[in-house]
Amino acid sequence: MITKKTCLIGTWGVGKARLVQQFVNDISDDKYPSALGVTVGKKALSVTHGEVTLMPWDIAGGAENFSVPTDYTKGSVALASNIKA
Ligand SMILES: Nc1nc2c(ncn2[C@@H]2O[C@H](COP(=O)(O)OP(=O)(O)OP(=O)(O)O)[C@@H](O)[C@H]2O)c(=O)[nH]1
Ligand SMILES: [Mg+2]
Repeated sequence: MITKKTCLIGTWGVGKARLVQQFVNDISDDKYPSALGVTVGKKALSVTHGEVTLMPWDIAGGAENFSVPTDYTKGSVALASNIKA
């Protein structure tokens, strides 16, 4: 089984938790508690040659120029970043 970590990084309230909930649980809700630290999700996907488990790390956002501990992003195969338009 292949497991891949991905990280979501973005300022407060841009929709990281909502994105993860939609991806992992197929749920679109109106309210999510603001993340403290990090919330880790898990979802298995079928691909051509088997199964891949993706683990999205929903990292607590901050104001402009907030920093993210490097331990959180270590080993991640992808970083998704979003900012409020
Ligand atoms: N209509 C609409 N509302 C959204 C969308 N994305 C997020 N929201 C709303 O914006 C608010 C904040 O979204 P969250 O997903 O909690 O944001 P977050 O990036 O996890 O925020 P932090 O944990 O504070 O960093 C919630 O009330 C969501 O329902 C979207 O695509 N459409
Ligand atoms: Mg959040």
